[in-house]
Amino acid sequence: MFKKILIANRGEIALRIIRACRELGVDTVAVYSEADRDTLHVRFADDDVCIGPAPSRFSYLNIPTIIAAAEITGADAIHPGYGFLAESAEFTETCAASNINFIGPTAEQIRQMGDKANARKLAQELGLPVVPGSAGTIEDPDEALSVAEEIGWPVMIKAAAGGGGKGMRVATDREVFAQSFQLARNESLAAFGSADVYIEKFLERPRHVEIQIMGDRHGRLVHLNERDCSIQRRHQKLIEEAPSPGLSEEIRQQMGDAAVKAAKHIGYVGAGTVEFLLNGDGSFYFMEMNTRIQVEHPVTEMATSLDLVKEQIRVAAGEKLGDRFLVSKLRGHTIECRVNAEDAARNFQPSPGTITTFHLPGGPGIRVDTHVFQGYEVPPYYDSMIAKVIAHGNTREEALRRMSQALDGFIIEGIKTTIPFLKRVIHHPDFESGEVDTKFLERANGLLNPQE
Ligand code: MV4
Repeated sequence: MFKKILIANRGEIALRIIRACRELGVDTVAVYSEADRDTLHVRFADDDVCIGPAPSRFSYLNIPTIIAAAEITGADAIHPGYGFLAESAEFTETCAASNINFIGPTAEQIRQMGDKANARKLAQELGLPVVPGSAGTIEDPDEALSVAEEIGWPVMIKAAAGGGGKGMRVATDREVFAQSFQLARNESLAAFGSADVYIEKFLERPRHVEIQIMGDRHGRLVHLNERDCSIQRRHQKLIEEAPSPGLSEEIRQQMGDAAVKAAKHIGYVGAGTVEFLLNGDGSFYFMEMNTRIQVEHPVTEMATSLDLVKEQIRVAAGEKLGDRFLVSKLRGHTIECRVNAEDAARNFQPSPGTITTFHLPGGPGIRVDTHVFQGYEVPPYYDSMIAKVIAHGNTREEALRRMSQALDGFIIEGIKTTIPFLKRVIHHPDFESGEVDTKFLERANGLLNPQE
């Protein structure tokens, strides 16, 4: 096992990783920006290093400084969390070159899946269902148009370097296509440094269902069933749950097998997620693979009793996935809500500032992952998520009731949060009945501005 792990992240995930290390008896190093000096991840880590000014490009994204921090403190491994450097093949390679273990997949695996057009091609070659579309990336607008005409309108143009919805555009007909295609290429170039795009048929009302997988270095690779992440706003997930209300046992097995097949093919090591789009008729399509632990991993943890972060560390240290992974059925029902420091009535604009009063909910089946506390100042520089509340119950109804009482049990003053908005969402008839898809928030009038 490792002796000392540096956590190259901040916020609730940094705390989450520190807790896992404590359980494993491994020392921890926190790194922090100047804006994060007075935070819990710094307080709870055994050692800490300031890595630069507040903007993340100067701190949490600064590879040489983070590597230096690991070397100075004698850390033998780095956990990247999610976001920041979690899916940087370059960072993974730099760790290897510095004799530091990266807790995650190999640089090669990150590259293979990071190129979404390549991942799609790989899935297709393996016989996984993929949305009808281009064979790879397309540069020529005329060629792209003929592909679009062939698969039928509307189509979606996606950035190969994107993922998670960045650099995506829908084109409804041939009149708008040329412009959309050019815009998508420009956006992609500006955002990712690559103009490469590919084309898919646009599915009108799919669900987003993803399979959690975990692989070790000894050839064992298992899936831990699904999470339904259909409630999104601008490609940010708001609510996730498991099991998916839209999945039959038969389709669940097919989707799980498909995820394992794709990940096994590249010899995947660590925690990962294979994303699918699911249609109302049960048909599903491979979308992309994320090569990291995700924000919503506690949903799977509550439903399986596994500790995915501890398992990531064990696998990275060369341990085998234990037999506990062979019985991975989802127990009961689990729902997670992401609480953001945002004003839903003002187009979800960030609401940084000092939290003057803070009280957490609790009770049976409730877990809250948060890094904030009374007196904490939410900085304006980073993601606005301040807490995740996860509710587990024997049935979906019980989980929903527990979530409802938990959201009512928060007292947060000094900043605006999305809690009132989340309460309206979980009490919406379509959410209560589990009938949610991509367009749910667009359809659900009144959720954003109750006074209107
Ligand atoms: C799609 C799609 C429809 N058709 N692809 C990709 C990234 C993810 N964040 C959303 N993505 C989508 N890809 C095709 N071919 C619709 C979405 C989508 C979506 C999917 C599930 C749940 C919510 C969504 C919100 C916006 C877009």
